[in-house]
Amino acid sequence: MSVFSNLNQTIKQRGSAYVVLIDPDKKNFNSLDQNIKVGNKSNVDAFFVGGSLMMDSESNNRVANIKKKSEIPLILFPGGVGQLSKHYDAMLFMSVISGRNSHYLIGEQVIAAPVVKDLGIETIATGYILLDGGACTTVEFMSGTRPIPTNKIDIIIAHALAGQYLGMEAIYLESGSGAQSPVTIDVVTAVREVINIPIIIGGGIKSPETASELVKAGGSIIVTGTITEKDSSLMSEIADAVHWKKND
Ligand code: 1GP
Repeated sequence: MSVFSNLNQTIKQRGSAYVVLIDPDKKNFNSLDQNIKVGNKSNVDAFFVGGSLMMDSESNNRVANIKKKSEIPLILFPGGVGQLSKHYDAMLFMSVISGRNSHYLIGEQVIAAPVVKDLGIETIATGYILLDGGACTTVEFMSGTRPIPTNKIDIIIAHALAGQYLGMEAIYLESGSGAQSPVTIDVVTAVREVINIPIIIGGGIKSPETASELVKAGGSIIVTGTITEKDSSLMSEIADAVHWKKND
C-alpha cells in the first residue's frame, strides 16, 4: 500500500494522522537521533523531513542516517529541489498556490520532475497555502510570497477549492515554522466545508489541546516541528489527541 493510502487509512480509522517534522539542518544534529527514537515509539504516523534552508553540505548524510533509524515512513517536505534523495518513501509534490511567484508555483516542480521519476519516489500532490501566523517566517521570505491574512476567509476558501479542482490530493494550511499562532479554527472549519480532500495543518502548534481542536474542526493531518524538537516527550500526548477516534 502506498504511504499516502496508509495515511488516509489512519485518518479514516483514527480520526486524523500525526506527522513530526524533522529538519535535517546542522543546527539539529545533536537532537536528531533522540527525536527519531522517540518518534518511533510515540504513535507518530510519519516523519516529514525538510527545511527552508540547509546551512552545510551534510544534510543528505543526515537524511541517510534518519532513514536508517526510522521505523515509520519518511516523507520529503521539500524546501527546494536540492533536497531530493533516494532515502524517502514518499514526497509532498507541492505547489505554493497561495503565492504568485511562478518559480514556486511550477518552476521548481519542472526541475524536480525528471529526478523524481528517476528516483521512483511516491508523490503526494499538495496545494500549499501560506497563512499569516503573526510573524514573518522563513518560508515567507524564502518563497518570496505573501501569506494570506487569516481573516480573509473567502480568499483562503477560494485557494483551497482551486487546489482541489486542479487535482491536488491534499491541501496544506501552513502558518510557517515557529509561527506565533497556528491556523485558526474558523479557517479550518470554513475550508473543511468546501473541500473533501485531506487538510494538512502545520506551523505554531504547541500543545495537544490545540492539535485536538484543529482535528475536531476538520484537520486531517497535524504537523509539529519546533515544539517537538524542543521537547520530544510531547509527541505521544499530541499523537493521542490527534488519534481521537478510539477503536471499540
Ligand atoms: C510544518 O512549518 C510547520 O508545517 C512546522 O511548524 O515548527 O511551528 O511546528 P512548527
